[in-house]
Amino acid sequence: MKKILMLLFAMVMVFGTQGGALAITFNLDSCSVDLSDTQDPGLALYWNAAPPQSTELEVGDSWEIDLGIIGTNETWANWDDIFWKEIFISFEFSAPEQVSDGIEGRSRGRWLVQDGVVEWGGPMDFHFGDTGLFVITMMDTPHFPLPGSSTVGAIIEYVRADTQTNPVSPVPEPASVLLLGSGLMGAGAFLVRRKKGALSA
Ligand SMILES: [Ca+2]
Repeated sequence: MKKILMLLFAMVMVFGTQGGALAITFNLDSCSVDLSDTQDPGLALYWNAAPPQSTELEVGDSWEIDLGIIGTNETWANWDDIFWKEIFISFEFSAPEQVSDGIEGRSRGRWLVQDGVVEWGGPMDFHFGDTGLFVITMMDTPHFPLPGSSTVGAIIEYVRADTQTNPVSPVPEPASVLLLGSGLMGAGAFLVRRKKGALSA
C-alpha cells in the first residue's frame, strides 16, 4: 500500500507539472494616437481612445481589441486633404510588465471617393523580461465617410513566454492536479481491492 501511494505521489508530481497554466495577464492601460493633422491643411482628425483593457493569454493566443475611434468632422475632401500625413499610435502596458512603444501610420482624404483612409506600419514586436515577446498588428481603416469615423482595431499575439517569470516547470493547475489525483486514487483503490481479493482467494 505504501509503495502504491508513493507511486501515485510520484505520478502526480511528474504529470501534474506538465501542461500547467501558462496564461499571463495583459493590461493595456492607455492607447493614444498622436495626430499631426488636427486642423487644415490636411484631413483634420480626432481620436477617442477606448478605456483600459485587460485579458489573460497563453502562448499562441491572439487578442483582438478595439483601441478607439478615429474620425473627422470635415465634410468634404479638398486638395489640402489628399496628401498623406503621419500619425503615431502609442501603447502603455502595465502587464506583463511596464512596456511602452508605438507604431507609425498615415492618413489622408480621398478626393474622388470622398472618404478618409488610415494605414498602419507593423507588425511591431514588444519585448518583456528576458525572453518574453508579444506582437501587435494594427488593422488598417480603408474607408470612413466624411464626416465620419471608424473603429481602430489591433491583434495582440502572445508569441513567447518570459523564462524569468514563467520558468520551464510551471506551478500545476489545481483543477488538473485534482482531476488527475482523484483518477489515480481511484486506480489505486482498485489495485488495493484486487490485491485484497487475491489474498482472500
Ligand atoms: Ca482639411
